[in-house]
Amino acid sequence: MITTPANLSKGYQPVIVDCVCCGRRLAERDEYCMDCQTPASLSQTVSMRGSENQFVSVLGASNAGKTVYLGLLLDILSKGPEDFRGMASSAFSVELQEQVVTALEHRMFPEKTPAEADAWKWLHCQISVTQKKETMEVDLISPDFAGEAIAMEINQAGLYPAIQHIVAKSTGILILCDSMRVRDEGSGEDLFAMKLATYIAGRHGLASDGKLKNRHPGPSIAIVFTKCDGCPEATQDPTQFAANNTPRLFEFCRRTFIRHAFFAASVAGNSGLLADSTGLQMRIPFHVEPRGIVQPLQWVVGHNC
Ligand SMILES: Nc1nc2c(ncn2[C@@H]2O[C@H](COP(=O)(O)OP(=O)(O)O)[C@@H](O)[C@H]2O)c(=O)[nH]1
Ligand SMILES: [Mg+2]
Ligand SMILES: [Zn+2]
Repeated sequence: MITTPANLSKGYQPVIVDCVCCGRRLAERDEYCMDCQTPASLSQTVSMRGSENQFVSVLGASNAGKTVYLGLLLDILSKGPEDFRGMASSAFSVELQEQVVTALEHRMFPEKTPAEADAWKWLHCQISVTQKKETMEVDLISPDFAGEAIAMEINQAGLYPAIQHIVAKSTGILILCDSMRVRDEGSGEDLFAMKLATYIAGRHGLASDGKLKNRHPGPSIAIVFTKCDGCPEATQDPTQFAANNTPRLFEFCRRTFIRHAFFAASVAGNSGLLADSTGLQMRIPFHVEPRGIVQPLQWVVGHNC
């Protein structure tokens, strides 16, 4: 609960909490952490629950499909099977879920994520994971970063402290890559993904010398090829697709991350280009048919699937 004069007079004690992401002590009036822009309400919710929390961040170039993926992930988790079900637990998450689902229902993709930190939507979802008859609650926290901010941050670390803190804090990281761009547009996507992977390795102090034995494991890295409705070869064998089309990233991951895996995902069963009266082209989903959305997350949190 956020303390206000009204509820203080009702006898509530002020709750002093540390930022769930970077550990900074939050002042009572802070709406966001001054260091990393994590919403204070999120830190309060997590600290009140006191359960295990896992940061999972979702990174990728602009237009890789991050916003659509995160919004639909929330929606699928809310309707998921009992052994892996999640509920959006902040206003930001509900808004993200609503924005994506409503757009897709109207056969549109949601608008682009703005590059200013205070406008990022933070996904916070409490997932209950049941394994071997034991249920564990995991707080899943991931902001929907703008691709441009990620690109600037990996070129010059420190420009967006939020990204730095969250990547360092994340035990699982999803790198989203547009499968059609990977297949059709040469090395650009491969190089960007590799820069991202290098940045992640740097934040976790991991060398890429291929010496993986007896080393701290670092984060689990799921490389997710998005939009695979337009790229069946990525769906058939994501690992082989990565080896063929993103050879630099593939080799870097092999030498750096003990735990990494490749996945393919899509939200649209089919999509097409529509031109308006001015000739401006827009991609629209003909129908929503999510594939491979929860699997990378299940793998990252160690759920057997
Ligand atoms: N065909 C297809 N296109 C998609 C899919 N997901 C996203 N897109 C397209 O990619 C664009 C960018 O998606 P968005 O989630 O906003 O990317 P972000 O910039 O990484 O957040 C959308 O406007 C769609 O045109 C998908 O599953 N299939
Ligand atoms: Mg976005
Ligand atoms: Zn912080």
